[in-house]
Amino acid sequence: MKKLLSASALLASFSALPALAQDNLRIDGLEVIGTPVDGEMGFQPAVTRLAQDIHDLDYLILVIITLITVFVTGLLFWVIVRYNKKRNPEPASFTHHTPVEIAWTIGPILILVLIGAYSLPILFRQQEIPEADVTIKAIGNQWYWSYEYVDDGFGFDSYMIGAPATMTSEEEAAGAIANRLDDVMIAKLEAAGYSRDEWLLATDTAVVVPVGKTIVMQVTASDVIHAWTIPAFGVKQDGVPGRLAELWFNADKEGVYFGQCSELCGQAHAYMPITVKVVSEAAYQEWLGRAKEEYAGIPQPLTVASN
Ligand SMILES: [Cu+2]
Repeated sequence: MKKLLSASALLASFSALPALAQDNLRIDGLEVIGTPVDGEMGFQPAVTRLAQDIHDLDYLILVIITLITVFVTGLLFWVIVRYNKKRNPEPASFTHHTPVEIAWTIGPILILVLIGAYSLPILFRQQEIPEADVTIKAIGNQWYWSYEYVDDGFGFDSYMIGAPATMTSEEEAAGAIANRLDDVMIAKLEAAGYSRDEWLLATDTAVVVPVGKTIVMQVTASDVIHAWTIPAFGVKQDGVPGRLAELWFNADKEGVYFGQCSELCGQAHAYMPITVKVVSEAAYQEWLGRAKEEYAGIPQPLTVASN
């Protein structure tokens, strides 16, 4: 097992080499929006229509279940108080009450139809993939994400800052251990433009997308099932080896957003986060120009001459 692990770490470190050289591709001055906040409850801020839909549906259902709970609890107390043995020594002996039976059949049907009428359009909006402005392929690996900008023909790997593949020999000599937060790791985070609050969330390279554009993510995996998500976008999709699933989003606020692999995928599942930077169109074009030069091309299928 140990041998296997070190072999995979070695492999991982090779594929990380292009990624490690990319610090200069960082886009600074972005607000961190999509992240958990200490002491907060509820959802991260919604920056897409899809996420807002989910918040609204959640609120609607919260109201409905609160009303039902209050109503049922009230009924229960009313029966306990009004119809206990002391106050009601002679219980009624009827077994059927047609109007009540109709009411408790029609009532739940109406409630379910209401919930369905709200939730199904939301589900369809998530699942009907619109025409993409930018198409990106996300590939889950044990334990990092690879991204391919399929329109522009380049791709890169994205490791958690502090993952074994991102460790340098100097950091190891300074006593730092992969996946453990210490002073060396805090300095590493800060050098990449993050703070210790983003530990376990920040990655060495980020997915960069333009604001206000339709992004289609094709999600798959190379080994086991992973799941790609950004809570603030309201998207989550399993990446299944051999299958290509799609999700889409259109973020309306520039900023940095985080997600984590959301399908238990093995030993380092907790250490393969997702970082997305939503930037202005101009900053995106500038990043794209540099990224095309910096990052390796996507392997293309061989074409065989026909003559
Ligand atoms: Cu995972």
